[in-house]
Amino acid sequence: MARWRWVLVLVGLLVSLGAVLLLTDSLLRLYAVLALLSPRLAQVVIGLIVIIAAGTAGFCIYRLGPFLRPRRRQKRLRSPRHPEEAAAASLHAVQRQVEQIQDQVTRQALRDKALTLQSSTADRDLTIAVFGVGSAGKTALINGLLGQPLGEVGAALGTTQIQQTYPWQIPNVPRALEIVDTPGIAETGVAGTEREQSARAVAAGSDLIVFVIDDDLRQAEYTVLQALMSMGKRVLLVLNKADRYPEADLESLLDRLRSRVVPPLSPDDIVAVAAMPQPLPQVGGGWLQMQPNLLPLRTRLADLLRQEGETLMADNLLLQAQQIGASAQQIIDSQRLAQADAVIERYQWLSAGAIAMTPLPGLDFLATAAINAQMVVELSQVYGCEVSFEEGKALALSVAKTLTGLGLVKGTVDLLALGLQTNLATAIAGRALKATSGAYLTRIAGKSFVEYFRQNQSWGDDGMGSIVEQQFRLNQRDAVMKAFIKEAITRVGVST
Ligand SMILES: Nc1nc2c(ncn2[C@@H]2O[C@H](COP(=O)(O)OP(=O)(O)OP(=O)(O)O)[C@@H](O)[C@H]2O)c(=O)[nH]1
Ligand SMILES: [Mg+2]
Repeated sequence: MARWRWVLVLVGLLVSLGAVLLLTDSLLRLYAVLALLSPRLAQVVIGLIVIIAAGTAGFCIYRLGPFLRPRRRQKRLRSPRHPEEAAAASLHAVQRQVEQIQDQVTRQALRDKALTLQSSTADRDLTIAVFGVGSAGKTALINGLLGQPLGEVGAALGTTQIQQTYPWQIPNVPRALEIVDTPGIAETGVAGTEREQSARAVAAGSDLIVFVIDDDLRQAEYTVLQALMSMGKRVLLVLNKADRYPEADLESLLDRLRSRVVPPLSPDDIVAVAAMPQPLPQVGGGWLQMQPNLLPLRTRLADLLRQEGETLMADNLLLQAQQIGASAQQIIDSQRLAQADAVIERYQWLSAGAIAMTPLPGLDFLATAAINAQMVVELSQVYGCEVSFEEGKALALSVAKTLTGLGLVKGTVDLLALGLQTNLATAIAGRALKATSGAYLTRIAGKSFVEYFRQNQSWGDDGMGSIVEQQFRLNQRDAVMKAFIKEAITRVGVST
């Protein structure tokens, strides 16, 4: 209970105690008076008064109870969402988001992507991408799992140049499966890089990734594995060529892999196999040919697909929907930025005009507050948050005050006086400098409002001053400044 409540309770108790004492005293007096008339009457009257007082006190305690009791934090009941439902809801949200894109071609492309995703959900096959560096044994592993020499196996890197998809079925797994052999990653040359990109695209679109390695994770493998996992992809890490390691070495290698992968994979999701063991020379001469062993992977795949096959597919759908959503958001962001820039551009020259008309000698940036308020309203519309003119005015005023308070108004005048002088080879002063400075400050204010609206109408943890200063610094960059001054020379006519 909060301390102030205890204080209230204490005060209440003291007051009640006083009241009880007073009441008792009065009752005793009343009883004495009435008893003179009739002791019976005195008992009845006093009894009634005591009953009424007790009833009132009881009622008060009953009503105050909830107030005195410590409030239990309410747990928000959230209905557990089925992965399929979450994926469908996310896809729906993405479709709405895509409709905000103005460019027709881009909108249609993303719309098609979302529709394809939606229509492919019901009875599509579950896709497993077999992925990893060249010569790790991906093709040999698929051939072994499917029991047929489907793909070419070779010691040279880049044996598989183009992805190959094979239909597959595992007993008691209701979904039909597709297993995709991908070209090796981390190969050199342009062709190697292109093959890696196509392999990554397959992995990113698959429901499950079988990531094949044949040794401890190399840096290149580790980086790609982390990237896929942080995307939210489900990965089985398969150490192939187990026949090359003595038992103890194999165990310590597996342990090392388990400790290196962050976030950790379940120990069940890291397995060692030998897809195509090579003959081993024997001490006394001759060769030992070991048998392939894919059992650990077969068992893990069967368990995983039986138990989590549908979830894997729904999670993947969710991920794909989120990726379309992220692309749509990026496009919407740059679309909004372009619209916002046009708004700022318009208002900065309007402010310049207004300031040029101000008869006051110094630069009074606060005089532009009304113009800037309208700019805030238009910027809010670009970001879909609809701020009223009054709210806009308040915001414009506080940014204007911040600019003044931070010394940026004076800083701007000095900066532009120098900039214009360099460009015009003559010092300028008076109205033209005032107007150009007003335009520049409106620009800084506008850019700051854009940040405010981009952050859902928040100035962030460091507040308005930090954003305004940051925008001032960003716009001070040489190229931005040069472009602004060039524009100012024609717009404000500073050369005249
Ligand atoms: N010792 C041993 N060698 C293997 C094993 N599996 C595959 N290999 C050999 O590894 C080499 C590469 O096998 P592939 O299956 O072609 O490898 P890949 O990952 O498909 O390679 P790319 O197609 O080039 O990306 C071949 O020489 C295989 O014989 C294994 O379990 N043990
Ligand atoms: Mg291959």
